[in-house]
Amino acid sequence: MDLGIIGKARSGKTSVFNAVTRGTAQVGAYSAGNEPNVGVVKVPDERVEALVGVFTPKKTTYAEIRWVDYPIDGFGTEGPGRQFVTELAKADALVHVVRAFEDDSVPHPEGSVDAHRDIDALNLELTFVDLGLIERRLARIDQEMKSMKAADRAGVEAHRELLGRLQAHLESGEGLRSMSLTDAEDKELRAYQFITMLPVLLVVNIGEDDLGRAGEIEAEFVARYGADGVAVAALCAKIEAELAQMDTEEAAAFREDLGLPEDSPRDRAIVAAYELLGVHSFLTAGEDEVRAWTVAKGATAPEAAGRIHSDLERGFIRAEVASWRDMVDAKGSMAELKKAGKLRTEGKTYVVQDGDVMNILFNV
Ligand SMILES: Nc1nc2c(ncn2[C@@H]2O[C@H](COP(=O)(O)OP(=O)(O)OP(=O)(O)O)[C@@H](O)[C@H]2O)c(=O)[nH]1
Ligand SMILES: [Mg+2]
Repeated sequence: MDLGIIGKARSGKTSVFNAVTRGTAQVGAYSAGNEPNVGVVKVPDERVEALVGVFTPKKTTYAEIRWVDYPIDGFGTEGPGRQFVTELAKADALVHVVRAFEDDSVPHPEGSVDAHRDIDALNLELTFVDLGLIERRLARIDQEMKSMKAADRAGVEAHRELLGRLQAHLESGEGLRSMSLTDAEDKELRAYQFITMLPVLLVVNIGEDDLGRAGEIEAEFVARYGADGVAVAALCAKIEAELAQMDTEEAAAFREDLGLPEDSPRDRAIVAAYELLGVHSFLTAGEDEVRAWTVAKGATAPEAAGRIHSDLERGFIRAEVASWRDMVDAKGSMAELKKAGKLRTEGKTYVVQDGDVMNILFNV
């Protein structure tokens, strides 16, 4: 899963990046260069750990999140933001960091701290990115239609009408994620990779003094920005980045002292991202490898099998399925699972559940 961190200058993007990637990819608080910081983080998973205890596999593979911290202030049609837009649009979700902390030693580029102003400004820039894409496409369509036979025009006309609706929506100042589209329209538009269609985790970066009000502030921002495809988390990125450097026990003690939520930003971000994207995970387990796989909620057994390899989807026959707990209780013994009636045989229409351990039987 790819998450792109964006936000205005000095909002705390790199601090958030450091907090969520922990020691795995440390970079300076100020990103001097013009290259994005990239950190790949394993998604902690007690189910994988338990299964590893049973199978002692040669290889263990956790689900992963790839975080990219973009060293840019905005996404105007000019300037350095431009070159990253295409890359950013390929992310699965955006993490929009907004500054709510006061600190005179870190001057705000606008001269004052105003989270709502900054959120609106960045959202507007992203809206312009998509608007530009649509305008260029519409111009091309108009050009193409001139030399088109009447019979061919109908399909293009419908697409043009759809783009026109998106354009109007963007011009009203709203991102595309708040548009209601049919599945067919959604599919028709996917190739555009509109940036305002991506789900967003809004990280409200509050000051050290506001930690006691974190819940209250978060609720305020949820009331204002919370929506389908938008989640909100209020945290102090500076402190979280420092805590991320400590070992687990020490950090936990500090979290308690400071009255911080038990879950680290990394864990909260993972939960939020899975929720936003409507995904969960199933597992495969054996002596060769124990592995977690991410799939859309509602995915059927063949679709899940396709995550592993397209042959497994194409040639899917059936799946042997057990819950990870039952698998661990049975110490990985298929015979024991069967005897206890805990090994199910599922067909093509089976909807995979979170924590299923699956063995796919296929034939190509
Ligand atoms: N007091 C305080 N300072 C913070 C907080 N978060 C970040 N900072 C400081 O603000 C400065 C900028 O933070 P960064 O995380 O580098 O912000 P950024 O958005 O990556 O900044 P650029 O990449 O330069 O645009 C650093 O000195 C941080 O230590 C915070 O919650 N409180
Ligand atoms: Mg930075």
